[in-house]
Amino acid sequence: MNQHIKIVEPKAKVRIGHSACPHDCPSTCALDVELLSPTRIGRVHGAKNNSYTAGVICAKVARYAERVHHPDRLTKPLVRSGAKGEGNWKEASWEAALDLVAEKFDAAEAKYGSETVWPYFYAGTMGLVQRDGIERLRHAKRYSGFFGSICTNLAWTGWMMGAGKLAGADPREMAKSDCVVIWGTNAVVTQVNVMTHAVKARKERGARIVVIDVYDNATVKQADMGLVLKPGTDGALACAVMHVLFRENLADRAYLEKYTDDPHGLERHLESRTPEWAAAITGLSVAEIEAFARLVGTTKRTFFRLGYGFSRQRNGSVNMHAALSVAAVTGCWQYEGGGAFHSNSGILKLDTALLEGTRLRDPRVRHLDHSRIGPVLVGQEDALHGGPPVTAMLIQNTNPANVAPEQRLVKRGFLRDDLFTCVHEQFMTDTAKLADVVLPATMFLEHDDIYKGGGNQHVTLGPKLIEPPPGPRTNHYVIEELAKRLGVADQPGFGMTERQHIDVMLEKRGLGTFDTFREERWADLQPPFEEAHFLKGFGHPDGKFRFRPDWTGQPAPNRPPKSMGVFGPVARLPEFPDHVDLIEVADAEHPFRLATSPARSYLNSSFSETPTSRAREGRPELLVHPDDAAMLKIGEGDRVEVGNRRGEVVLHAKFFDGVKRGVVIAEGIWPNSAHERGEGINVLTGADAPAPYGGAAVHDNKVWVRAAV
Ligand SMILES: Nc1nc2c(c(=O)[nH]1)N[C@H]1C(S)=C(S)[C@@H](COP(=O)(O)OP(=O)(O)OC[C@H]3O[C@@H](n4cnc5c(=O)[nH]c(N)nc54)[C@H](O)[C@@H]3O)O[C@H]1N2
Ligand SMILES: Nc1nc2c(c(=O)[nH]1)N[C@H]1C(S)=C(S)[C@@H](COP(=O)(O)OP(=O)(O)OC[C@H]3O[C@@H](n4cnc5c(=O)[nH]c(N)nc54)[C@H](O)[C@@H]3O)O[C@H]1N2
Ligand code: SF4
Ligand SMILES: [Mo]
Repeated sequence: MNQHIKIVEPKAKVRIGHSACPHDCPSTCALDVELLSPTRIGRVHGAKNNSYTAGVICAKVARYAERVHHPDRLTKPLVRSGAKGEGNWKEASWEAALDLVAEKFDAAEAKYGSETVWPYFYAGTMGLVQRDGIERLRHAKRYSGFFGSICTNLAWTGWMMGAGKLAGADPREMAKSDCVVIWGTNAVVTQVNVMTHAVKARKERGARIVVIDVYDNATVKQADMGLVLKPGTDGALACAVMHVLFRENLADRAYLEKYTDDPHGLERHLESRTPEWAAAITGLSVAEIEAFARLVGTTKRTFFRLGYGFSRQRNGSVNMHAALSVAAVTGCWQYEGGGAFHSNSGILKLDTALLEGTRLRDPRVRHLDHSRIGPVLVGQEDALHGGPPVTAMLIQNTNPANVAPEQRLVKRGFLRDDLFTCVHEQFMTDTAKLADVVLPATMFLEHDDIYKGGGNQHVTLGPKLIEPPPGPRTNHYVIEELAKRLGVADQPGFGMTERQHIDVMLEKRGLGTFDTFREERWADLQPPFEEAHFLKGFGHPDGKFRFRPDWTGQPAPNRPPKSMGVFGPVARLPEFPDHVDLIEVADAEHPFRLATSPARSYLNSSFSETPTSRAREGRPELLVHPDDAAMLKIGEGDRVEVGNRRGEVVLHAKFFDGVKRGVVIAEGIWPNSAHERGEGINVLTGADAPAPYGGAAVHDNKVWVRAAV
């Protein structure tokens, strides 16, 4: 018998409900939820019989009872009574609050036209109905479009330039690898399931695990080979690795001839990209670079698990493309347990046209950049793309006053007297605090939805399992009720229930219905081996992997509409994989490079409200190399000011020798109120759009560090 079976029935009496984790995490775990009563849950477990989740979830979601039954949950609609941001509210009925929102939206539209209203949302829930239904309202009303760039753009663009399709080797194949390269993702912290499969390969096959990051984080600590480099230099590392592969005859030339666009051009280009050249840029030693190159060059079944973190640099798309190019040079794609993977977004497509009201879309309506909400709200001309100022917003599933770059601009914008903001939230977040109307939202266990797992291959149902407390209502409800008040409820896609929308999406793909999914729980959409490994050709029309991408001419999954113009210094994007100094290079005024890496017990700004997460994380700290601290005359635990031209933030110094000199790390997006002066870490990050298709370079900051006065 299987040794895992004995723990299947821990509490025979507890009813188990099935769901999917809704949070913005590539793992999208299949969940077994202990249902204690019609309104209460107990522990949450990972589904054992889901081949990707494999019974493992992170600690913060295992303790979800803490979040869903949190005493600080919002339960009443609130209307601002004092000045903006002052914290004085009057309770209102749902009817009155929604009437007020509709009235304000209509008044704004009457004054400036429909584009003055900007629905703003993101992936606080990844459920398609509750997340994307807001698009239906915006299309129907011709409100400004939302170019959702903050998270995936830099990474997806880089991947697409090479592979031509946003898909890759089955992530479960990591368990069959002989070498797993975890590149620029702190998987132990951000997507624990990657480790499940990688560690299985180590246990069962003696696989080596390589981790590449900018500090000795929890994942690097698990590695057989940990490469800690300077932020924004992964392109240099990748080039030197490929240089060694060609030089030492470890490149798979037959594969290169058959599957890639210009292997000879690449080889020539790499002649000067030596390990010595890369060592000077990355801070790694020549020996480290050569050892890594020889490992991946001699291990056929090498699996490159490329994360998001290393793409959050202004040269991030270039670096993602360069790292992916290594897999094409070794030819590891041909083997089971080999190849590369970043996201399965390209295989999990569901038809959301009705849900999102795509047919109602007017292509002339402008788009505004999600990451540039600061410049948009303070009225910077280029950010407004030739349209009116934004004077009304509906915000769901995101907390921009905390998570968006250039926080001082974001806050200044939200405090404008001529801006009306409605925030639909579960908690009184930094953004809700700056709103005019706050509406209480349900949590995933309290509403129906369907979820796609970017880091795996499943579509999973998350049906309503418990009743919400009195007060909170779903995103779907808010969109439907506003549609009635704004005169578009008769348009296609409105007037349907969540379940009806789920049925439409599932049936169109032949996957069943809401009811069949209740039994089956998920669908595994993994394409066959040959397709997933691109053995019938890559996603470009000629089937070749591109070492020479057409940076601005080629399709990308999240390409901005043409009307938004050019993003960043596109002329500086390289012809072949390379290191390009598009990053904020340290200088005399800003001698340090800062990465704002994720905290284990938070998920972006979520979970910062739960007591155990808060207790585990302690306080906002700056990891600083002890030699740098000595030079700066900073002691352990001292208050330090980290600053640049965008602003300054105070953190507590923590000595840490697992970084290169000159690099500092601030883990976690703490609530602004957890910092002195009520200003959070994103005061320091920039809202300039990186080339070629935008994004947020949140780990790419030049800063000064000094003892705080
Ligand atoms: N616990 C927890 N889980 C999370 C999140 C969280 O905040 N906390 N966030 C969720 C979200 S929205 C997402 S998108 C995913 C993202 O998950 P990941 O793909 O893991 O990406 P990041 O969290 O941005 O950063 C991962 C690592 O990249 C490193 N890094 C920064 N710059 C560089 C660089 O130039 N080169 C290299 N090699 N490494 C670099 C950071 O130090 C960090 O350790 O995680 C999700 N899961
Ligand atoms: N400095 C720095 N900044 C970053 C990052 C970083 O690594 N460093 N990471 C960036 C990344 S990758 C991302 S994706 C963004 C993410 O940033 P956000 O999009 O703000 O994501 P969260 O912080 O998780 O906040 C989601 C909010 O949605 C709410 N919510 C959840 N479910 C629902 C629902 O069903 N209905 C409603 N109405 N609300 C709901 C939650 O209560 C929560 O407040 O942050 C970015 N900002
Ligand atoms: S690992 Fe990610 S998807 Fe899984 S339970 Fe935790 S937050 Fe949710
Ligand atoms: Mo993200």
